[in-house]
Amino acid sequence: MKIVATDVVLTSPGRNFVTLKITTADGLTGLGDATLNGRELAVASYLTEHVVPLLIGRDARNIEDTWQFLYRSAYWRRGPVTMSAIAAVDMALWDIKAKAADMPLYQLLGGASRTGLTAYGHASGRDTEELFDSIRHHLELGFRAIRVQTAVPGIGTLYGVPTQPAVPGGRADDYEPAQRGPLPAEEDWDTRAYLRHLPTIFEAVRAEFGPELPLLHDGHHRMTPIEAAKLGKSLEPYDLFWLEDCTPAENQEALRLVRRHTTTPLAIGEVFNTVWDYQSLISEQLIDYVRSSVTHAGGITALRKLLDFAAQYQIKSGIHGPTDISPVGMAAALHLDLAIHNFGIQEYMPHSALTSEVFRQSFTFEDGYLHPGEQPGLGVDLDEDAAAKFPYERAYLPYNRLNDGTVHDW
Ligand code: GCO
Ligand code: MG
Repeated sequence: MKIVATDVVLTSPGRNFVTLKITTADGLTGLGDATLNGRELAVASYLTEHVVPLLIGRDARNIEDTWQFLYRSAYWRRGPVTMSAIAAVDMALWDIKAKAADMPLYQLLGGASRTGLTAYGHASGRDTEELFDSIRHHLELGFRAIRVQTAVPGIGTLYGVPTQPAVPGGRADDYEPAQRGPLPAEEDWDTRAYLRHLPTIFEAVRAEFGPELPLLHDGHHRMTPIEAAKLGKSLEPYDLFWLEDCTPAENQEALRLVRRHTTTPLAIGEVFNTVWDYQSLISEQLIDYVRSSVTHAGGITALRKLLDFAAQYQIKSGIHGPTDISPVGMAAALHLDLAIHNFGIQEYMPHSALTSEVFRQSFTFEDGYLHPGEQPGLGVDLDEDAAAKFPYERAYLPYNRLNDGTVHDW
């Protein structure tokens, strides 16, 4: 089963996606997601210039060997660009193997360990009324767990709370962080204002929606360890499902201090790309959920091993699933989620109608549960004619400045 062709497809149906398509001599094709939000062309070029020449003529069946070869032969290890490129190859090869076996991928990964995947949706609002309306909207869509982000008095423009809908006329919680434009948008940050305000919001949400609904929150890497510890402690009465990315991800040791002070469950890792980023977090049980995506953590092969390692420490999955993970990366996550034992929850931000025209998906969302579907392989088809109608457009993630003008983590 030799690889005879590869294509790196760049498309922008509402937002940018990078997709690798691998074709074998038998005419099978596999898809892999290589989208790195705001830095898409770096991965596309890594694939085209450095990886594609290594793939032609290789046996598509040897997934583990190909992974080890791409990881070790580069000499320069890790990093989001390298690991997204390796992930795309890995996903495409699993897609091909499962199609050859005429099975949905989760069957090859060991079969289903559950009937559906609990998903959480993103609610947010510029005030309590808008936030409650957004939570109700997500409950109506079937979500059984809700991430709560909110505007904060004293902070102008803030992650997770759109000043206006991404789609003209759309909902205010329809949040799109990567904006097209020549320069990144500037947003604001004030930790003290945030720490004072957030517990009052969770108090109001619990009072309105009761004690049962699982609630999540994303701190987006903006606090120092002691600030994060204080926040975790102040949110304890509201029984969060998790507090995500409370400190910058680079320093694993920061989580020791946070952990010592709070029983609020902790999730981290959407910007990590290998198991090494989690080494002490997992072995010292400093976190409760692994947030990596299949796309940014080296693919199904690598994330499966990482999650097996986490399972030994009762740490569960919470795979990253914003709209900057393409439907291909999302499908890969769902097959993995269904097969592993230590599934925790899946983030789900539905893609736009335009994106779904380009990527035809077999996964379903019913009654709050995601399922990857029964189509052989990953279950995603790329309509290349539709993709060609939406050329790549440069887009940047925003960044933060404090009131005095200092750049801060976004
Ligand atoms: C999340 C994330 C996203 C990121 C985005 C950056 O938890 O879903 O924090 O909203 O900001 O993936 O590209
Ligand atoms: Mg996040």
